[in-house]
Amino acid sequence: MPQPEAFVSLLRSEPGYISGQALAKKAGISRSAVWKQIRMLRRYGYTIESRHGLGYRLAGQTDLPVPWELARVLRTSFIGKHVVYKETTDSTQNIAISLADRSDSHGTVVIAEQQKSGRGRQKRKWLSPKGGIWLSVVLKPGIPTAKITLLPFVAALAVCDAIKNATGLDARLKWPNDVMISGKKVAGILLDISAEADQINYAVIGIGINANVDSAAISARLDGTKITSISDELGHSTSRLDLTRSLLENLEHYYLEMEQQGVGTILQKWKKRSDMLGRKVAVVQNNNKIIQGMATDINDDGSLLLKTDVGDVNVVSGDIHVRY
Ligand code: BT5
Repeated sequence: MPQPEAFVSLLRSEPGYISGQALAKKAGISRSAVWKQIRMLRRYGYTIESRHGLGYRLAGQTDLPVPWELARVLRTSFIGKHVVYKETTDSTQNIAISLADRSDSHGTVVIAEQQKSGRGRQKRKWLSPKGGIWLSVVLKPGIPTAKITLLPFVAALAVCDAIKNATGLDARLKWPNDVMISGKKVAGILLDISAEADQINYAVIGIGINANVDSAAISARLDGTKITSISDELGHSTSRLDLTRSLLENLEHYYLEMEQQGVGTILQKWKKRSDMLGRKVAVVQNNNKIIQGMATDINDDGSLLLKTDVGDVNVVSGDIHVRY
């Protein structure tokens, strides 16, 4: 059986229709195998017209970030050079973690069309129906262990810029790891790490973007969290291939910037894209303790500086509720 990419390029090289018989001959497979390939490509999102007496014609490209299409367009040096693509999985984080110990896994990307047990921070659920971008990236960062908590800032910047570049929507950042549009969550970031005292073995960055999903249907299954999706904001669907490409290119760009120039410029850029600094916020911490105050800055270690009635407080973790 030829790989999907080989069969696509066969169809792509034909300007008009090509008969099933000619396709079978060129691909070196049977007529029924041709039909199976056509069915598979349609499932991958390609539009293939079939006409009685004429055969098949590739009439539309896929918008899915399948590895062979990403390879044609992606301009990166290491992120996404190896892509694992699954139609369904439990969580792309689990696959990425299982690959992370391999010596050549730096930059490996795992993408799924849907996740059955997508997760957020603190084992929270991340709903991942078909239509979203659910991916994990394996990284072996050459940075001190103490700086690893800044990786989600790098990822959030990349997501924010990718959404802006690919769709024109005004995405904003909310501490610590949310990407928002009009005050509603459109994407989230998760970091899993394996580290020793002075050395990071690997980091796996998970990124979930509500691309072409029905946000009302997701919201109805959540505890009233305000969420949105790119298709709901635009009023039409967006190309997940373009968005994923921009995301991975931006991620590599900001990752290298952090490795080479430190975290200073990354945090500056993050702050520019955030609209929560200078606003009153309530931080809900893991023990359900709530701290209220004015969000004034992000410290160099990524913690949030809050001005409260009893003085300045550095918040290391929690969920922020912003009053807009
Ligand atoms: C996050 O956690 O925002 C991190 C999400 C990371 C998801 C990616 S997808 C690829 C990779 N594989 C995985 O299994 N995970 C990563 P957190 O800040 O803890 O937010 C979780 C909360 O967001 C939940 O408690 C829900 O309230 C809400 N939520 C769940 N699904 C959502 C969705 N699709 N869109 C927006 N909010 C959602």
